[in-house]
Amino acid sequence: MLRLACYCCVALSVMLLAAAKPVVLDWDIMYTSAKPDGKNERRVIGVNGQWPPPVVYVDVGDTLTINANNKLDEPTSLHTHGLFQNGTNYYDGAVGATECGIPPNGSYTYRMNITQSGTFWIHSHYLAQYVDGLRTPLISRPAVEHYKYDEEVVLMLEAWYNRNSHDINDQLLSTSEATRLKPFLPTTLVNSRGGPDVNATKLSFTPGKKYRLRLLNVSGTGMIRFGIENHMLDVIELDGVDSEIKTVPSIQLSAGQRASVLVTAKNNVDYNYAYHADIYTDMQAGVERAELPYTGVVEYAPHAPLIAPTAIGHNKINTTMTWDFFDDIDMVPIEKLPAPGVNKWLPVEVRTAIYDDRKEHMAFNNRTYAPPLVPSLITALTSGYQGWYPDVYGYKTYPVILDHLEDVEVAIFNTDTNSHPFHIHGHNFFIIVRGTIDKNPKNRKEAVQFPMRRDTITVPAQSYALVRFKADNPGIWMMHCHMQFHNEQGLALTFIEAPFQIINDTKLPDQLLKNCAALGIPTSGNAMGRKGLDLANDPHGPYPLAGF
Ligand SMILES: *[C@@H]1O[C@H](CO)[C@@H](O)[C@H](O)[C@H]1NC(C)=O
Ligand SMILES: *[C@@H]1O[C@H](CO)[C@@H](O)[C@H](O)[C@H]1NC(C)=O
Ligand SMILES: *[C@@H]1O[C@H](CO)[C@@H](O)[C@H](O)[C@H]1NC(C)=O
Ligand SMILES: *[C@@H]1O[C@H](CO)[C@@H](O)[C@H](O)[C@H]1NC(C)=O
Ligand SMILES: *[C@@H]1O[C@H](CO)[C@@H](O)[C@H](O)[C@H]1NC(C)=O
Ligand SMILES: *[C@@H]1O[C@H](CO)[C@@H](O)[C@H](O)[C@H]1NC(C)=O
Ligand SMILES: *[C@@H]1O[C@H](CO)[C@@H](O)[C@H](O)[C@H]1NC(C)=O
Ligand SMILES: *[C@@H]1O[C@H](CO)[C@@H](O)[C@H](O)[C@H]1NC(C)=O
Ligand SMILES: [Cu+2]
Repeated sequence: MLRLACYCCVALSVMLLAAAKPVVLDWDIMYTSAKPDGKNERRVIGVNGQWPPPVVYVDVGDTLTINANNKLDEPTSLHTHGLFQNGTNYYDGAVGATECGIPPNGSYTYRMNITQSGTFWIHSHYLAQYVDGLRTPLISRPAVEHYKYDEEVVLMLEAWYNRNSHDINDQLLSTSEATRLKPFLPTTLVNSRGGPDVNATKLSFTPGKKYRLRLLNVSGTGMIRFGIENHMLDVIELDGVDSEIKTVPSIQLSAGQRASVLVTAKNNVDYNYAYHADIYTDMQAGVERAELPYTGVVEYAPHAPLIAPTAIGHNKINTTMTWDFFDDIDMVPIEKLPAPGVNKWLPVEVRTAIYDDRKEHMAFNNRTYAPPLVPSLITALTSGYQGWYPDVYGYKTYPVILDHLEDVEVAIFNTDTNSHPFHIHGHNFFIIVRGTIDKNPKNRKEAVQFPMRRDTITVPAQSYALVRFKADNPGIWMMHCHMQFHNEQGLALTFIEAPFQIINDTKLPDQLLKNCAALGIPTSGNAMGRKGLDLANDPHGPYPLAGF
């Protein structure tokens, strides 16, 4: 692999600073209509009358400003997934944690200095709204890329539903078994197109060229695996963290995750090859695999014969692909950061159950998440020393208070029959261990010195993972399952990181408070909008029923 010598880096980063520019986006967030699966026209959420929203490109050093105007009939917000928002917690976009939401006809200007490079995305963080289409890649380029390649292709992959996110959510949280959502097969979209026409999502390769494919899984549920028949993938980036090369035939991405892979084109145009962005059925119990055994075509020449798999019966295809679990634990980051230690150990059991409100909820440690009335950031800023009492944020936000600069290890025990992708805001996880639950994490081998980092980690069914981070970014940061419907079912918690630093260092934008007022949300006080520890009627339940 070619690498640029270091003197280049210095010279180019000087050039970059000179070239730092403002990137200003004026976005009217509005309904429009689209037929991305080629069959079903439906209402989607787009920007300035267009859907999908445009891909956003920035360079490190730029300032990104998004003037978001809400033309919907419900609140909205924008979260820049993977950016740490260090010093700008109030632009993280997490409704209930860092803002009240942008009211209908309201506006909010998100402003941030771009300091990270890699593959990120922008999406609504209001309920499961992004599943209705308000999501787009955010590509940030460094002064010098670590690897050399000829061309870059962004492939945004997702499971698409011919239903509104509110309907899916209502059915998931139905109080009756009979009307609860049954598993169903979504359509795979590649860059917002898909369905039965594999030519709609064609990639053109030129012999001998090296391509960087930026893969993003922006689904609201499910896991996607990606591969190209007869081609290997050199993985070089996960979630905005550049890595040494790991060569694999295929890669899985859970919702929220991103990867860049280098693919070298063949030296001839004798064949075209199928590629797969399949919905991984392990995460969709009872769902049959996609009707097509492949998603699209890598085209070398228009009339060359296609190397494609064939369906050979129920759930089986004949393919050259292998689909081993893509383990990120042995990846080696380019930028070596030492693993944090363990000042705080936070074990969380992931469990799905029927609760005593007769709904199916998910939770960390049986505490199913619900947003507070007053966003936690406002509570932290207006509670003084009482911001150190978890109670003020509301029991159901599952507040975990962190000291400034303490080292945190989260032990995620997934007791479910589903795999789940866990995302943390404001940080990357250092991936320490992943294993089956019957192994005792206390007997674990020591972490490698410089573990791989990423912002969304997959924890397979009946498995656990140990992840760490340093509390070096004061603010309110959510940790939640990125199968967004699981988030709505309660699989989330809230880190309250360094309350006194938050108070000293934060000046909320006036617009944020104005938006709260327009939504009828108090702009001070505890989770219930009252003073101090007056938390009468702060809900604690529902609780899981025994035997479920
Ligand atoms: C938003 O503005 C439009 C046009 O001025 C108006 O018709 C609509 O009632 C407003 N909606 C809300 C919720 O204020
Ligand atoms: C962004 O960069 C500008 C110019 O360097 C600086 O004045 C500003 O404080 C920075 N903002 C944040 C949130 O770091
Ligand atoms: C895709 O394109 C190929 C080559 O042009 C053509 O043979 C094939 O019929 C097309 N498939 C569909 C579903 O249109
Ligand atoms: C995206 O993630 C979801 C949930 O984690 C999964 O079901 C789906 O198959 C994934 N899609 C891709 C293309 O990786
Ligand atoms: C699977 O594909 C290979 C290579 O294309 C072919 O030789 C073989 O007959 C196929 N097997 C089945 C069961 O279709
Ligand atoms: C959650 O509740 C279930 C059912 O009551 C119980 O078996 C389990 O031990 C609880 N888990 C935790 C972490 O409290
Ligand atoms: C946030 O900024 C502080 C001060 O520059 C730095 O020490 C810390 O490592 C940063 N944290 C993250 C997660 O970016
Ligand atoms: C916050 O600011 C006050 C007043 O300047 C100072 O005394 C205190 O040490 C600061 N606290 C933190 C945690 O920075
Ligand atoms: Cu989940």
